[in-house]
This record gives sequence, C-alpha cells and structure tokens, in this order.
Amino acid sequence: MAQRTPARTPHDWWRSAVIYQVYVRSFADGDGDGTGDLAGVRARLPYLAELGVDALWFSPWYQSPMKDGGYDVADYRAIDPAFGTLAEAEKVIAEARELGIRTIVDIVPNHVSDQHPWWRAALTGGPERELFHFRAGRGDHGELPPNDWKSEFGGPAWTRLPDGDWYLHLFAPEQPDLNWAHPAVRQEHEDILRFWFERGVAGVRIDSAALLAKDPRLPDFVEGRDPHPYVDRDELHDVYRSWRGVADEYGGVFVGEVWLPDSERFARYLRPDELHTAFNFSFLACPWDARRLRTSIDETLAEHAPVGAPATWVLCNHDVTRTVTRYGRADTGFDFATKVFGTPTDLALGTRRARAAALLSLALPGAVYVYQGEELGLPEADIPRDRIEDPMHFRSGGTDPGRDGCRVPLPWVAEAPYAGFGSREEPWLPQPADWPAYAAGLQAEDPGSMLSLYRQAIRIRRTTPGFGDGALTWLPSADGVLAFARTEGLVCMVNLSETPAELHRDSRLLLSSGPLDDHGRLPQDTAAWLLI
Ligand code: TEU
Repeated sequence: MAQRTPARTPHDWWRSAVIYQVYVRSFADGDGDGTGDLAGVRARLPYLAELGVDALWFSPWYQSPMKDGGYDVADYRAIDPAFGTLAEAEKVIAEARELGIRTIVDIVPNHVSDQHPWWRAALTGGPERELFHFRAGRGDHGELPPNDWKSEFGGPAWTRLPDGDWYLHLFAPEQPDLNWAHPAVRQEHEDILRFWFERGVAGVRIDSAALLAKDPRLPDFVEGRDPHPYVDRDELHDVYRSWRGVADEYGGVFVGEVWLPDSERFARYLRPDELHTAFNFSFLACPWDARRLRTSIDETLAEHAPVGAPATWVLCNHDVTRTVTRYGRADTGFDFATKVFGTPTDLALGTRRARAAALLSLALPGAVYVYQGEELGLPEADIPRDRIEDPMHFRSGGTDPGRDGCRVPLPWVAEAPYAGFGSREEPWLPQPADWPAYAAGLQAEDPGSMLSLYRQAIRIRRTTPGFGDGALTWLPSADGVLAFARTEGLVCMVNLSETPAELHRDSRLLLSSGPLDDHGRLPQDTAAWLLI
C-alpha cells in the first residue's frame, strides 16, 4: 500500500483535501444481492487508500424506501438494511480513519421520506402536521394547489391528500418538505449532527442547502422578485450559524450543496461562522473552453477570497452527466434542462479532455471532489427505459433520461460476473456490455489508464509542495492555453487549442494527461504539471 505522508496540519485538512464521493448502492456489493453495501465499501477501503483520497463523502446511507436513491430518509439514525447496520457504519468510519481517510455523511434537511415517523404522524392529524407545509387548496373546492411552485423534478410542488389538504414537496411527492420555521425541526437536525459527529465523522454534506426556508405566506413565484419564496432566503444563515456551533464542538466541517447563480449570495454561506465549503457548480457546468474556464476559475477565487473559504472543484456527481460523456459532446457544459436521450458523443475525445480536466482541477487552489467511477473514466450509461428508477425521468413525462446513467454499479474485475460488482444477483441497474473494459483491476495494471492517471496525480499532489490551498498566478500564454503557477515553482498548463503549446524551457515535467508531441510540445486537450 502507498506510503501516506501527512501533508498538512490536521485541523485544516479540508482546505486542500481530495474527497471521494461514494454512492453506496452502486459502489461494491459485498453480499451479492445486486445492491452495493457497507461490506462492499469495507472490502474496497484498500483501493481508496491506494487512490490516495483524504476523505469519503457517503451519499445518504440511512434507512430509506429509495424513492430518490436514499435522498428520501425515513430514519437518520439507522442504516438502510440493504446497506448494513449502524455498527457496520461505525466500522467503516473507524477502518477508513486507520487508513488516514476521513468520513463525511450526507444530511438532507429540506425534506424527509413519506415513511418518516413525523410524516406518518402528520397524516393521522397529529401536532406533527406543524412540522410540514399543509395548506388548503385554491379554487371553489380547493381543487387547485395553494400556489404555483414547481417541483425540481417537474410537475407541481404540491400533492393533495384524501382529507382535502395539500402538502408541499420541492422534490418527489414521497419527499414532503419540512417546515424550518418550527423549532423542533431545527432541534432535531442539530441532534442528528451530534449523533454522527459522536460516531467519528469529520464532516457533513448538506443537501439542497439553499432551499430549506420558505416564505411563510407561500406566495406565487414571481420572476425576478426578491427575495425568492424558497431559494436562498436570509433566514437560512441563522440556521447554519447555529449548525456551525455544533460542528465546532467536534472539529467537524460542512460542505453545502448550494446551487446559486449569484456569486455574492453564494459566498454568504461561506462566511467564517457558517459553512466551511460549498460545491462549485459553476465550474462543473462550465463548457470545455479556455476563456470560459479561466473566467470560471477567476470568479470562483474572487468570490471565495473575501470570506476566506477555500474553493472546491467538482467535475461531476450522482446528479449530472458523467464527465467523459459531457466533454465528448457538442455542448460540453451541463444543464439539467437540456438533457435528452440519444445525444451524439465522442468518448475518445471526451476521455482525453476529462484526463486534462482532472489535472486542471487537482492543480487549482482548494479541495477537489471525485465521484466514484470518475477515476475509471466511466461514461454515462444508456439505461433501458424499463429499468430507469430516477423520479426525475418519470416526472418529466419521460423526456428527461434522468440521473441513473451516472449511477451504474462499478466494474471491479473484468472477468468476473457483473464485472466484479457483486457475485450472485444482477445489479440493481444494468451495466453496459463494455463495462468490464473499465474494470478497476484491469486499469490498475495499465499505466496509461484513467485510474493510473488519478493515482499518480493524487500521489504527486500529496507529496509535492505547492498544491491545494494557496495562491494562483496566471502566466502569459497563447490563445486557448491555460497556464498558471502555484507556489514552489509548480506550474499547470492545459492546451485547449489546436496549436501545440511549448512547455516552459527550464522546467521538469511532473505529469501529463497524455503524450507530448515529437517536439516535446503539449498537444490539444492535454494538461501538464511542471516544476520550474
Ligand atoms: O439535489 C438537489 C438539486 O437541487 C439538484 O441536484 C437536483 O437534482 C436538480 O436541481 C433537479 O432540478 C440533491 C441531491 O443531490 C439529489 O440527488 C436529490 O435528488 C435532491 O437533492 C433531493 O434530495
């Protein structure tokens, strides 16, 4: 196993970390029933240590009817039986920590599952009704929803109950929204934070972090009117200040899922007494274009600087099109609204760019997220329509392919059944026929593979000064070439132009995402790390 050198002081590990997202259901299947589980995670911890990541972020592993892949939580203090037990989760946390890897759990405060005890009690008319948003409908007989809000998954954000009342759900109907104006909702979430910090987790990812607070009048949405009735409301900051107090007791850190176009509003969540970090979705959504990437990087650094928070760099996650696929298309940006079936894709091109993007993001100042399978260069899979599970697909009326294409169970061993994901039952989502070619075992033996690139890059990032948190200085470069210096003589170059780029004369090549040309120049869609 690779030697692990602690590169930073323990308290600020998160400012420069490489954090690996585990979607348990699709990571590794320990008991062979077709669903990934904690036994599978434990068996693959050496793989994650070898990859060199600093922390694991687990998408929700709690008890859930899985109407939204676990983002519909029935009990925050229990592990879903398909994944394992609480005792096993504690083992994962402890065993990972022994390998120098911290654990981040995912909290979903905006809503609960319709199997949550609060919701069940609310349905029987108990005082728990106050914990949700119930309203009478509009129209003569209350037959119209209380307002015009749309679900993030499509369709109305309201569903009517047999008793005639409507309830609010910004996502699926099986995910009723909590009423964050109620003190019991706040108290419960602080207790949940403590529950997991007590079990040794180092951090918490906050799902849909900007959506919790609602205008108590629940007015119709009016384009451009400030404040928005449910996005990014000022009341939220008080909630997160209070959470920060809890985290500080344990030395825990937060990463917020904050999708906001306004960078000044975004940065408010990162003030020193609020969240430590938030996902950088503008970088994730940015097309493969030198000028736009540079602008995205500059804006990111500029918005983080005044609040002193480190940036994060994210290329994909369990909600978005896989990187090698996105970069292999005519439109290389990401937008939920434009997803359709059958978009032409050049995977060789996308893979070349994804390799360059990996070196780019790992060289930028701050923390980097890697979504499981990204290190294997997995493409977005086409899921046969009759096997799609994602509610986003169904609520779009079947036009949106949904998010299952990036959630396909991982290939581990080329020759094994189901590419080594599990041994007995077929995986919960079908694996494409060419999945074995992406198997981790195969890639580990191939120095030119995506996995080998990630392993080398993360090892170099960990052992060479200059990476992670700190300053970035742009260097003069030709059109279509990104070139920047970090400290300690470290330089990153990415060539997005057709013209090969000269490397700096007195430099030593640390790593490149592809071969240099015969003249030692950097070809199109290739990145290099240099020491000057
Ligand atoms: O996502 C929140 C979110 O707003 C988007 O990622 C969402 O998929 C998109 O906006 C749809 O328009 C988080 C989770 O990452 C996602 O998997 C969950 O489905 C969602 O919350 C609900 O918990």
